[in-house]
Amino acid sequence: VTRERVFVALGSNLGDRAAHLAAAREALAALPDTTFLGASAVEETAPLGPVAQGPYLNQMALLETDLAPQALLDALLAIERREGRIRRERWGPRTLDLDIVTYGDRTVAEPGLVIPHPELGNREFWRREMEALERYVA
Ligand code: PH2
Ligand code: MG
Ligand code: MG
Repeated sequence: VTRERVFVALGSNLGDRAAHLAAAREALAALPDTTFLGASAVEETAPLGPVAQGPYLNQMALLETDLAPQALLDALLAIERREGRIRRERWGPRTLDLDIVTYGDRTVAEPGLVIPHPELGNREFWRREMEALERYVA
């Protein structure tokens, strides 16, 4: 398997938001066959989308991994569940959201997994965080 660089977006707008992001960073760093290369600053952002909800803390992480996209997604969903994520409505409030934004330069289009993330073009803060991380990580 080839080691690929993967940007993973972290988001939280329920409960102790900073603690959920911190737990997520630790869990990402502990993933098998994966190196945690770094993370952007945490920023507070106004909620996007149709659901009225509280503000988010968002952050971007950069990993290098041998996990295939679907295996990585499964691991991210398990971390979300460990942080108490309950899926009620699409785009609703959540303790922790972990999204694969890009996976090397691969494209994936499967039920439940689209890479690059379809929201990348709409989220200026994601692109800014990714640029900051790329400058910072060798
Ligand atoms: N994620 C959503 C919906 N709305 N708004 C902000 N500010 N940040 C998010 O990460 C976010 C959102 C669905 O995943
Ligand atoms: Mg999301
Ligand atoms: Mg998600």
